[in-house]
Amino acid sequence: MNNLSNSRRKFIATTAKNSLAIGIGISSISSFLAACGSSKKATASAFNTSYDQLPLPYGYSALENAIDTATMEIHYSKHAAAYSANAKEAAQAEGIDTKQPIEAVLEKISKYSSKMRNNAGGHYNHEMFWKCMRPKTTDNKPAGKLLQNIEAVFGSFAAFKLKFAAAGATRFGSGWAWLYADNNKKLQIGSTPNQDNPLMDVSEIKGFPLLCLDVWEHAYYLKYQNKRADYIDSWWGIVNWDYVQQRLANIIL
Ligand code: MN3
Repeated sequence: MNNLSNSRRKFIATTAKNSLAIGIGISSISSFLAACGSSKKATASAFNTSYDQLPLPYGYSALENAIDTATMEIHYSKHAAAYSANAKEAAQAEGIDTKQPIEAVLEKISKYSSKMRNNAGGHYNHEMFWKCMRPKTTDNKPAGKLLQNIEAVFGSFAAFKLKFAAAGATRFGSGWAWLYADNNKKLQIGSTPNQDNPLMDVSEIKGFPLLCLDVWEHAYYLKYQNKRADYIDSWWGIVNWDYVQQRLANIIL
């Protein structure tokens, strides 16, 4: 488990460093809106994703209140591991350099096979999903600039949660719910089918992902069976809002 420990240390170190960076962030909603008009592109190299699967930043049982240990182990070591392996296999077959971040392929995924689309998307989405979660804390909610931006766009944190949860609950079949910054850097909520995501040129919703929720049955069925809404309700307790804020800061600062 040394790799896991090292990974967790690195994750915590990165989180601390980025938290410091956030401290010099925008001071008001008006400056946020002004920043939206800047020429900075709505992608973020600091969040580039390797084709390799990174170790989880916590143990399989760490999210137990919301996601049971068996689900986490199967989800990470079987489902997500397969997306990474198959994305590499597809990349080799299609002449894609896997030393480049996977985002480079997602942006022009229409040029590649459905195997690449499903597995590159699946790998990216899961790598982000693990980081979007952390062990349960009491009164878990966003703070600072992230909360201000959520309130400015959606009215309140409660209204945001309702809209995001509905995006997940009403996604027919398998897919994902997203909070993302659109190409005008405005916060948006939406969902994608299968393993699509807002970085893909084929996606109906486009922008830089800030928070994602896996609503495939494999993400919750062992504990919640058909009750997807109950899974989403519990999931709010384990959202890593510090990580979401880092992603937002990378876009708007
Ligand atoms: Mn999944």
